[in-house]
Amino acid sequence: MSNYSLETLAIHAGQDPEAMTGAVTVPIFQTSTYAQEGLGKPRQGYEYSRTDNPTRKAYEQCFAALEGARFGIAFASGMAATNNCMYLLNSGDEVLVSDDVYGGTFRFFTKVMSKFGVRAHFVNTSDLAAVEKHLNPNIKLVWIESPTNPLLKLTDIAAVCRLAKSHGALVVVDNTFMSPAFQRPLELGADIVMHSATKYLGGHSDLVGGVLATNSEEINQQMRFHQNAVGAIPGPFDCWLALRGLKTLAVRMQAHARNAQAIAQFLEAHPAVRKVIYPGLASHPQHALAQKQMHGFGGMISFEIKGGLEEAKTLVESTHLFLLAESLGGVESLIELPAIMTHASIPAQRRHEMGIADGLIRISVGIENMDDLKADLGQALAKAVSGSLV
Ligand code: P1T
Repeated sequence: MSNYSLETLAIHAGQDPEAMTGAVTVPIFQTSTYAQEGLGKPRQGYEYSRTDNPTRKAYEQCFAALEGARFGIAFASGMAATNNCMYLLNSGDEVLVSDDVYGGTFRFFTKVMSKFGVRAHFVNTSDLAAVEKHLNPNIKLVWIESPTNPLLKLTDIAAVCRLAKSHGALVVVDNTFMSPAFQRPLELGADIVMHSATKYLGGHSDLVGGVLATNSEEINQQMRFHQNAVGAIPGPFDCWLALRGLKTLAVRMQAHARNAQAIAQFLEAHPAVRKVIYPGLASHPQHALAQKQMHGFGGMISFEIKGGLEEAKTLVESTHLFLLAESLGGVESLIELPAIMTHASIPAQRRHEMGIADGLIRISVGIENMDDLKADLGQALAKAVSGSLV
């Protein structure tokens, strides 16, 4: 299978016709346990659904194939996948984390892992000198989010992997914003790739899930052991939905990126907009790196409008197609204010230091008609910003 391209793998990897009936769609094996032929003799290797389930396995195989990985493991949420990586560490170990990460990831490292003696150093991983400076011998794992949420900062993944390796640290890349259609961190040297499958992998805002993939047999064995020991598995129906989502990942990502590029350009030219952040714009400070390490620029845009928080609030409450909601990566367009919603768990002072203005607006561009989306944002911008500005 591995010779096929991503579009083909998405539809076939892990998805042979079902053995008994020839069903072309992997069935939902809604079962907690499996009858054994005799003591210690499972029929097809399945014993209990916390350990393994055929619908989950098909999804894991498909997802792993898309990331070019030998192994994939599915979890009940993105945060559960993140949490599983931490069982590779011991108390006293330290972690280097991209400074601009999803608010829940920041909260997890600062409020949860700190209780277990694992210290996180938040570093601007876009700055290789800063990464090198912070790589002390206690750092056992480097956590990269690229592009970051919500400022869309990029990290040179290959370069950080080289640095981390020379210090004996593992590298995990949260690839949620790009999906394997646009970025394959394992090919760039990462040890583990992580996703919130809730987003582009599932793609339809109808499930919460997470995944990990790796090429290392040893890491895979440890992560599987920990998952079985701890839990946090997705149910068969969620796995089925995610697998169905994966089938259209390639076409969806192209549509997201096409719309996002047009909308980023529309916003950049709009008199009421102060600043637009999108890796596909020449004005993005790391546009060249985006072209080098990504195969598309994604569907996420952050921007600031003239005025401040009040104008931003009016804007997000005035769109009709862009729904005011947390999350991203679904077929429908979403709009939100990170400071008040997805990144509220980050203290205000830290947010300001990072450059997350209170009025920063984040949009997840869906796959609706591009002109309809522009018109929606256009009318909301007109409402948000006083006539003199527009
Ligand atoms: O929500 P969950 O599936 O547990 O995934 C957490 C997560 C991890 N990594 C990144 C980059 C994410 O964006 C998320 C979840 N993010 C949102 C809910 C959001 O609106 O940004």
